[in-house]
This record gives sequence, C-alpha cells and structure tokens, in this order.
Amino acid sequence: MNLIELNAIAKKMVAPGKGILAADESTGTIKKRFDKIGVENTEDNRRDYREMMFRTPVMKQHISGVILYDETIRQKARDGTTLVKLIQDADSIPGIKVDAGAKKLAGAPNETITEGLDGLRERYQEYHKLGARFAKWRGVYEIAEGNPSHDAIHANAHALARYAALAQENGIVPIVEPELLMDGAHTIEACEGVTEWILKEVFQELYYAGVKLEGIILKPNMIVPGMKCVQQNSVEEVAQRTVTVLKRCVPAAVPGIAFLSGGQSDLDATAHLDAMNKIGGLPWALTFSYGRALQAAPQAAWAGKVDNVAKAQAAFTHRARMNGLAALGKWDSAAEKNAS
Ligand code: 5MM
Repeated sequence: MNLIELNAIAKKMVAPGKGILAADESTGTIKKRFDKIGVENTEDNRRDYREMMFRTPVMKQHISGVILYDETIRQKARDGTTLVKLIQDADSIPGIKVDAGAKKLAGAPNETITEGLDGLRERYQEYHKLGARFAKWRGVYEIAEGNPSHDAIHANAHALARYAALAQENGIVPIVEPELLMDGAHTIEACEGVTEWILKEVFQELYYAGVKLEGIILKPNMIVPGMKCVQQNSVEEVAQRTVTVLKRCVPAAVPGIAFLSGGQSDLDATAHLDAMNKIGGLPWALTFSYGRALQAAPQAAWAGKVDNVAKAQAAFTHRARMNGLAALGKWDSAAEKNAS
C-alpha cells in the first residue's frame, strides 16, 4: 500500500469547492429514476444520460470525482471515447461502486448486510486497470421497532472494514458509507444516538482491519429527523448536531467527509452542508457525495430528449455550483436564485 498516493487521491476528492457525483445507481435504481421522467431503461439511454453530465463544463470546477456502476465504467460515449476518459479529461477522478447491494441479514428481522466481498481483490485489480482510483461500499441501517440491532451494526461495520482494507491494498481509496436511512418517524435525537453508535463501530472495525485513515473518505448521513417525524429541525440545528457527532467519532487523520443526501430536498442538502462549513475550525474537509440532490433537477429537465440536453446541463451546473459554494460555506439563497 502506498499511503502517500492514497492520501493524495483522498485529498483531491475533497479539494476546496469540489465534491463527488454519485452516479452509481444500479440498473434497478436508475430504472426508478427513469420511470419518473418517462424514459425507457435501456443501456443506450443510461449511457446518453450519464454522458450528458460528464460532458458538462461544470465538472471541471466542482466535481472532484464520479462514482460509477460496473456497466458505466466499461461504457463508451457516442463518439467512442470511454466515459472514464470524459471524466479524466474534466480533471475528475473515476470511482466505482463495488458492493453487491444490501441483502437480508440472517437472524435479524428487517435488517440487511451489504454483500460483495467474494472475489473483491481481483475486481479491484480490474477496476484499477479501467481507471478507478476510489471505490464505494454502502452499509444500510434503519430505525424501526428496536432496530438497528447490535448484530446489524457490527456485521456491516466489519464488512465495510474488510472492503476498505482490500481497496487500500490495491491502490484504491475506499469511500466508507454507513447510511442510516431517513425513512420513518424517528426524532433528530434518535438519529444522533444511532449514528454515533454506527460510526463508533465503523472506526473500531477499520482499526482492527488495519485501514489507514489518511487514505479513506467517510460518506455518512447527516443528523436529521425521519421524513415522517412531526418535529422537523432548523438548518442550524442539523448542522450543529451533525458536526458534534462527527467530532465525537471521526479521527482528525481522515482527510474528508463527503455526505450523502439521503432523500433530503436539493435545497436542504445544500443548506445543511453550507451551515456546517460556516461553523468552521473543523479537522476534516466537509463536502458532498450526492446522488439525488445533484441529479433530480437535471433528470427532470432532460426527460430523455436530445432537445433538452442544454437545459439539463444548465440544471446540473446550477446544483454543482451551489454545492460547490456550500462546500466552502459560501452559499446563500441569493446565489440559489441566480441560476445562469
Ligand atoms: C446513486 O445511488 C446509490 C445507490 O445505488 P443502488 O441503490 O442502486 O445501489 C447510493 O449509494 C448513493 O451513492 C448514495 O446513497 C448517495 O446518494 P443520495 O441520493 O443519498 O445522495
């Protein structure tokens, strides 16, 4: 393992004013997104849609890396250029989702364990040849009826650690993504308590697995109430609680934290990130690794039509710029209104 190289990649992923585009939707997930905009889920449509984003000039200014799905890392643009090259030409880093998804965890009703460790060393070697310099693995947890259990928290932390150790062994920076879902009616206090527990376990397992923290990026949920909770909290409270939990759990050796949006509105995801960066004095860079909060607007504008490409690129540009500002703590609602 070359920790100096891993650290350089990780730092580039969280460079000031830049963040990560999570475009790693599996075929089933992108189908759900395409269904909403009336687009057929074909290989060509998936390619056209992603090519449209990767060719947007804003990539160079605000997108430090793109998380790809196995199909996408092998795809070519219409003119035959690989999509990986389009990303590299934008001075952005190609990354790859390597987990095989969350499956039922035996003995733990309604809980999941993320699978995909078998053969992962060989897959990393192939993905590295294809241009990937970072990877992503997502553990999923939900607050409901006594869950999450210690078993689910521990099993997912252990899998995340084994995934991360193998990534570093192969010259790839692991994005470690433990996601406590926003589904449900739980309070912000419940989210705070459970997230703290999850992160403590994750960092304990990373330590046992010999993962070097200078060569990882953490991708956590923010501390927010469940979507169905009657009491919704202010932007400042979400920011304050999220930073508090992170300070309790994430060692300063970690170069950066790139949040998932998790079903927040585009505006909330931007405002929360901005408010955290306005707090300042933090030991790690805080930025975005958004899927929905970067793509919902361009998807709606595109709707699968060639004539809408410019409109969709403008929508993507706007969200990337707004989140780029939020990563610096320089966003405000006036900037939000100045879509150009
Ligand atoms: C892009 O969505 C990823 C999930 O894909 P699958 O469900 O198909 O595996 C997801 O892991 C994503 O990278 C993160 O959750 C961030 O996305 P959001 O939409 O939460 O910002």
